[in-house]
Amino acid sequence: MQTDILNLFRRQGGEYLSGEEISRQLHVSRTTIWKHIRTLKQQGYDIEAHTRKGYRLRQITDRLLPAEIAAGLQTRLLAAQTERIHHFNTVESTNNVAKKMAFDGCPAGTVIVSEEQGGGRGRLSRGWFSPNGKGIWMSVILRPPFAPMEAPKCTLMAAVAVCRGIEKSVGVSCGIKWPNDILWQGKKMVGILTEMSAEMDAINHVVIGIGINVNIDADDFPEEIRPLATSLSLVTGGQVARLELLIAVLQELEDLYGRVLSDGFMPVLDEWRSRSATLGQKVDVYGPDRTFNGEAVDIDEDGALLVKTAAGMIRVMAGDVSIRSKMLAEPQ
Ligand code: BT5
Repeated sequence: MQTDILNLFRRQGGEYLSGEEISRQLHVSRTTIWKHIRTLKQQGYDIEAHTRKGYRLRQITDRLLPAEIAAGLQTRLLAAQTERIHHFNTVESTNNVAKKMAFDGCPAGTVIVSEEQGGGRGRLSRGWFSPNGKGIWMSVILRPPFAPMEAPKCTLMAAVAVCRGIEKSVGVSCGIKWPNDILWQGKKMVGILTEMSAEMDAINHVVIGIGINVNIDADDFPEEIRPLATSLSLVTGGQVARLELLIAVLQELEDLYGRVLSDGFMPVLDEWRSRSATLGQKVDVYGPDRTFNGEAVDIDEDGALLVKTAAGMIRVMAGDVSIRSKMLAEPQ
């Protein structure tokens, strides 16, 4: 019902719509309309009520509200219905919420989005800075029919989808740093955290957590990450519409996931390679059990990074990589 009311408002383009007209079109009483409008206002919609003229939506909010997201999408799986999108003003971590919902049996394609995270997480217990209303902090739940060892490919798929979404919606071209960072001129714009629950031979669910720095000023970043981080507003020099960007990213993710299910991972891997900021670079690799350097030459079909070293080719399944170049003298 709330989506229907919002759609009527949108069609009205900021002009007033009487309560009588809304109740006529939606076949419900004016009291019901009034109750839904009160809920919409509580959700953050800027709706003005006038005793004679009725109601009007003053402006579309910049909050990432489910009805707004669903209205912009043409998806069959991801966030395909408003009920599949869960919006919060603040949570500890959208990945934590998503994992709980996934364990409780929510459908694949469920999306959790929060305006702010109090304890946003990176990999290996690292933190993720997620200030209120200034980024996209979201998690997507999938139940892919892959073997558990193939789950890391979800990170690669998400990275390609986010790059495409940013390019289409904001016109900024980013590079992907293996395994999970999206960079702009060497600085981190996006982080991705994929977590999985699996049996020996089947995945129960995968949670893909995506954090995009959208409208964060340089001074907003904590000092320790300021030299290493950037945001879309810093790159473009203006405020970026979060809602459109979120919609673009989800649409690209749905399209890519559909492609993976029908054609396998090869097309994603090819696009990942062409967007890579890592391949062809001299790198320092900080693996779980050792540190070494070499040249990043490729990724294989499992998403592992192939590094050419003095001791031969090394296949890196997990770890951090820092790119050695004049611009990027420090590990990142
Ligand atoms: C990541 O980890 O890059 C994964 C980040 C995933 C965040 C999303 S937001 C929605 C979902 N819910 C969550 O709780 N998480 C996911 P990693 O590669 O370990 O990088 C973490 C490091 O990046 C930190 O140690 C900082 O140095 C740096 N960092 C933290 N916040 C940042 C930010 N907003 N922008 C750029 N760098 C940041």
